[in-house]
Amino acid sequence: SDNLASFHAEMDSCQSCHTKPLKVSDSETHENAQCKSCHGDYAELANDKLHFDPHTSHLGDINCTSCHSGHDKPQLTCNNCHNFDMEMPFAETKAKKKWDGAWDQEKIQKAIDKGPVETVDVIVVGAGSAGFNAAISAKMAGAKVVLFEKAAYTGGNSMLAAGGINAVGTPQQKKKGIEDKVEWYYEDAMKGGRYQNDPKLVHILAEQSADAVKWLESLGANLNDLKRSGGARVERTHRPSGGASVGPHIVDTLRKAAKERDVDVRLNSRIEKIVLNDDKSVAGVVVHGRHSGYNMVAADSVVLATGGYGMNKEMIAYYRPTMKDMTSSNNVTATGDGILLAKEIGASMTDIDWVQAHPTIGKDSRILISETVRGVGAIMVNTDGERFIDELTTRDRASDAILKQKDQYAWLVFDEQLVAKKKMVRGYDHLGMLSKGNTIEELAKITGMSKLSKTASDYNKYQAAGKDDAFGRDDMPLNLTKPPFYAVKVAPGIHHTMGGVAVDTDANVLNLQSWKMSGLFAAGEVTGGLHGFNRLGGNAIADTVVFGRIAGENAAKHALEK
Ligand code: FAD
Ligand code: MEZ
Repeated sequence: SDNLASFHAEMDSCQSCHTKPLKVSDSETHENAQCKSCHGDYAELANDKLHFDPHTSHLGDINCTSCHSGHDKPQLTCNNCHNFDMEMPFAETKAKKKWDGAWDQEKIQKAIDKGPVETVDVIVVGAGSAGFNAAISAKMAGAKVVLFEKAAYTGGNSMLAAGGINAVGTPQQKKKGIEDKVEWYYEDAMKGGRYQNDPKLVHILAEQSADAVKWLESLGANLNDLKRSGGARVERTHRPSGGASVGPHIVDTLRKAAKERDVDVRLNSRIEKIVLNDDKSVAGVVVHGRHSGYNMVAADSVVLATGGYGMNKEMIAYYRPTMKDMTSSNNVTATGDGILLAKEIGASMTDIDWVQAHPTIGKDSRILISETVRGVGAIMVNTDGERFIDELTTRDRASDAILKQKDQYAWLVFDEQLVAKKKMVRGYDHLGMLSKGNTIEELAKITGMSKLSKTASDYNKYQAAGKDDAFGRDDMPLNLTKPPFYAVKVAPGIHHTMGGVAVDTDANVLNLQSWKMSGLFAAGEVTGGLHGFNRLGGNAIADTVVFGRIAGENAAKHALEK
């Protein structure tokens, strides 16, 4: 046997993986259950011979078949972002042509001509946080819902979210004695966005942010830890206790909540067309299934929750040519499909050319070093070891400042106190990204930062006095005194696409005349307007929950009232 499928067929026929009559489900649900029924769960597969265990990855409940493709060459999904050198069974299998290459207009048209094979009330496109929130909300409002996801796993960019979700007026803030106001949240977001945001959308985000956290908690999330993100005047970024990454936790919570509520989630299903009726209202979509080809599914409401375009090189080169050679922190799923689908049927776009560079992506990698590492206490220095900006400024300013330094990269420097407070830093260590010294002098020597010792000693004085004489940083929770000391090399990279589909406050997509397109809704990173020219850390996940829910509820209402 030269591939996984023939190996199983020889062993126990095709039915060891597939059902009879031989049929592959689009989500490969049956096939994945079969893998686990013989091989056990991921925990049972943990292998201490491996330095990195792919079966306990932060991707959460990824499917077996996302990596071990039966008839095709296996692919280590982790290597979409990492460079793990890992042997996989049947690695010599010949690779087949990618199923999800260019959109085939002829097949799309044939599916439309054939007519719908299925009818539901609400179709949600994209299973990241916005999509899950929309689908669960629509289902809870009584609609028949299907959530289509093009990838072999759910989560999109959402499951990579690191720092947290912003909210004002939560019990968490109250417990910590943090005074905050809806108006302050609003003002911070507007200022961060260079006042180019849609004020009506920002008001809704601020007003409903606490409720978004409460809703996630009601679904089982833990968001008890609080930190400050760049551009925020107080601590309002919520994340799991111990400072674990927020994205995998939220997506896992949403996956379970969707399952408990019988939301129909279908993987390997790419939407390639939004179909309109003659009166321009939504008629449904054409879905291209990995195993089922092209079909039209009818629905009165469609919610676009396809995320941004941070991994679409052509779109970046077109809209933001200056960033075309930059690395990206994004998941490979962030291909801008929703923008293309909506544009094609006459939707209007807002701020489409605004792309955010995150200042601290691991240099020469795609791994984000969370902004909250600075929020918890790290300092940022140049290659000589000198600070050059208030570490808590907004991302656009921090990125610009790094690009003005020699060699266009910087170091984040922190000590053991920070590691104890921030679980995710252990992950960076695990990935071999940290330089370590038992003294600041040793760290300076290893990294070549000749002025680091003086910088650390000055910073410790500012921290003790509670006043940063050098750059006016107004929150310095930690000093640099507890060995070992750490440094990680960082450089700016594409992180968020602020622009996208134009929407109103009810998540209706707007056409070129700014009229709502009947039955078409959008939420999350696919939309534009909320964040203006620069998004603040923690506001995207808040966006996906607040507007995901609004989109889902309104999509259900529209379909059920029709
Ligand atoms: P996504 O989560 O990207 O989901 C979109 C989904 O749609 C994907 O699964 C995709 O495969 C699917 N899809 C796309 N096209 C199609 C199609 N044609 N058919 C079917 N499915 C399709 N924000 C914060 O607020 N706090 C943070 O701490 C934070 N950290 C971040 C860290 C990283 C590394 C990154 C990359 C982003 C971070 N962000 C953070 C930003 C935030 O995660 C995203 O903006 C947000 O999660 C986007 O959610 P979404 O649901 O709109 O899209
Ligand atoms: O909102 C974000 O993108 C964010 C908080 C990222 C991070 O640095 O953790």
